[in-house]
Amino acid sequence: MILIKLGGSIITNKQKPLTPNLSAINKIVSQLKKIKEPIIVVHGGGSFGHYWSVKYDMHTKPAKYNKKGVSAVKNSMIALNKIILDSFLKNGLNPYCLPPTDFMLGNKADQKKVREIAKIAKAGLVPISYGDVMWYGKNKFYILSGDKIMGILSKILKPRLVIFTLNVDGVYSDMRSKKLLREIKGKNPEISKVEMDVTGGMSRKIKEAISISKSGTKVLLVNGNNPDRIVNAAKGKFEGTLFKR
Ligand code: IP8
Repeated sequence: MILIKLGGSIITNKQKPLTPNLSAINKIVSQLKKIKEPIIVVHGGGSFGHYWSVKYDMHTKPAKYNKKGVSAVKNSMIALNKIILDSFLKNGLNPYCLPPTDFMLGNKADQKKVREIAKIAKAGLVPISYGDVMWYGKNKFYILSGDKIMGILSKILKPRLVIFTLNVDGVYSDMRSKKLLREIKGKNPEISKVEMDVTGGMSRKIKEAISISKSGTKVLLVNGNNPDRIVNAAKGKFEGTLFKR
């Protein structure tokens, strides 16, 4: 089984609020069809969820956020998810909408429910979850990122491969030379240097990738603009940054 994150920077136009990148979505989905094993997909918020979270000052920390903001983030993520679901259906894959509320309570995952997700994938459907605004309890909500969901699902389901799609080729040793780091093993000392050179989004992904790879699962950061690389990765050919234990 393979777990795949569709990054918000690929599936939406981050410069334009509430704008999906339909051609990128369809290009990726038509390639995913070539993978002949169960897959689980998680997508990010891009110019949908992030647009409203910024507007209403909402973060990953549980707090009493503006109620209209909570609704706006939630609605926008459902709208983006619907676009993704439609693309999967149109391309002959069978998506199964999986809001994180289906397997999370507060900020904890329900292990039993998460295990059922693998069964849905093995039954021939593609479970599709997404970053979302979540009820925390005591009048508080929080933003749950898709990257965090990737960590949660990986820990419980132990897929054989985890792929994060980005709009760059992988992790660069520095932004000026754009030298790609092809492999990062365990606590590579390069990482702190890399972290300083990348955006917050990227450093969060690196953190998640390292944490997932610690359990032995290979994690690939790959350019989603070349979705054949996702298919190649499924066949063991890695073009991007590979994280290993
Ligand atoms: O793009 C965040 O998911 P991410 C989703 O994976 C929201 O960080 C609601 C902003």
